[in-house]
Amino acid sequence: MNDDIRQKTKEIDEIIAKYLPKEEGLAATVMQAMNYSINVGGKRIRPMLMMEAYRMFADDQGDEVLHRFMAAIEMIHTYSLCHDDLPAMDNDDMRRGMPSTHAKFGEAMGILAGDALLNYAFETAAGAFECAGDDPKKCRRCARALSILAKKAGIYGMIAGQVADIEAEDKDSSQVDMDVITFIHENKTAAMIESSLMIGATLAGADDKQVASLEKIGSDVGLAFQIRDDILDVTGGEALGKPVGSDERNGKVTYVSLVGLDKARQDVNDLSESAVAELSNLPGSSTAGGKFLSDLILGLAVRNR
Ligand code: GRG
Repeated sequence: MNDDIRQKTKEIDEIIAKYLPKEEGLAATVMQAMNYSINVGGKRIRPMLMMEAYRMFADDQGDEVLHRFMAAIEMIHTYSLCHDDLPAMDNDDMRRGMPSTHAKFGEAMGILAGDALLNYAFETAAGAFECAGDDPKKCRRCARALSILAKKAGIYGMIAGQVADIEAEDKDSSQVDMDVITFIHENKTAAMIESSLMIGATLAGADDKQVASLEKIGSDVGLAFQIRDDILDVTGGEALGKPVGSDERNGKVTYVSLVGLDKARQDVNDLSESAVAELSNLPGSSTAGGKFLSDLILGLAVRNR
C-alpha cells in the first residue's frame, strides 16, 4: 500500500468512526457487533472512490453531507459481508483475517448486526438532509444520492447478484455460463462500486451524463475487481484473510474457471484501461481527485488483498 492510500484510508477511518453507534443500553451487543465488523479492517475502497469522485467535480474537499454517505456505503458493504458469512450463505468463520461476525457473536447477532448496519446506513445518510438545511440544490443532490444508494444495494443491484450467485451454486456447472457469471459480478460486486462513484459525483453537482459515465467506469472497475478476487482465490494473495482455493474446493464456477488465468488477467487489465480512458474524458480528470482515481483503478487491477 503506498503512503497516499494509507493516508486516505486513515482519513476515511476517522470519518466513518464519527457515525458509528455508541455501544450502550440493552441492545449494546448488536452495536458491539456492528462496530466490530466495521473496525476489523477492510480496504475502504467504496468510500475512497466516493470521496475522490466528489473531489473530481467539486472545488472543496467535502463536508458532512459527503461524510455521511461515505459512512453509509461502508455500513452497507459491511452488512453484506456479515450476511454473506452466515451459515445459511457462505458459512465462513473468518473474514479479513479475523473471526467473522457470526463466529464471534453467534448466528442471531450476526443476522441482527447485518440488519442493523443496513438500517443504520440509511439513518446516517438521511441525516445529510439536515446538513443540507434549506439549500434546495443540496437537498436535491442528497435525494438523488439516497436513491442511487438504495437502488444499487437492492433488488436491482447487490441483492440481485447475491440471489443469482446462491442459485448458481445449486445448478449443474454446465448451466452457469459467462452470462450468468457476468450478471452476478455486475450486480453483486460492481453495483456498489458504481454507486460509490455516482454518489460522490452527484453530491458534487455532476450532471446526468457525467454520472452515467461514472456508472460505466464503476461497472468496468467492479468487474475487474471481482475477476481479480477470483484470480486471488486461485493464486493466493498477501493477507487474503480466507483460505486459498475455496472456490475450486466448493466446485464453484468462476470467471477464472470459465476462461483460465491468463485470459482473466488480460480482461482485468483491459477493463481497468477502459475505465481509465473513460475517466480521462471527464472534466476534472486532471484534478488531484481525478489523478488519484485513475491510479487507484490501475492499482486495484494488480491488488494482492
Ligand atoms: C448478503 C445481500 C448480500 C450480499 C452479499 C458482498 C457480497 C454480497 C458477498 C461477499 C463475498 C464477495 C466475494 C463479494 C464480492 C465483492 C467483494 C470482492 C467483496 C469484498 O470487498 P473488499 O475486497 O472487502 O472491498 P474489504 O474487506 O476490503 O472491505
